[in-house]
Amino acid sequence: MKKIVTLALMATLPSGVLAHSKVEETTPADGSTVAAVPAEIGLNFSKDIRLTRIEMAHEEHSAVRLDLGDQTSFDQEFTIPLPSNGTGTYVIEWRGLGEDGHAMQGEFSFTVE
Ligand SMILES: [Cu+2]
Repeated sequence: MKKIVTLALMATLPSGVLAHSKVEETTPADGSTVAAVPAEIGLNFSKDIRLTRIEMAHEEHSAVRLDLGDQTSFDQEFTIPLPSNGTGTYVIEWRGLGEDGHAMQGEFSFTVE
């Protein structure tokens, strides 16, 4: 019985997962609706990460790569200028490297009414 409990605990805690940075907050928030196209987007991570690529997809337009500027070193907070495509849903996809060298990626979306 004890062995079964231990195995169940191990299954819910994949090794290494606690060491990884994750997104704490985005601006605009994931899934939110805003009244105007924001001039820039924000990404806030729990630990340092080095962003390598950010892409913006908007409705039927094909995804475009956003300019990271000089934000190419390890940091927790990033602010990236956002080109305006008017109203509609924007999907932001990011890629980066954790401090342990592991590739990370994620996405968030928001809608401009
Ligand atoms: Cu890792």
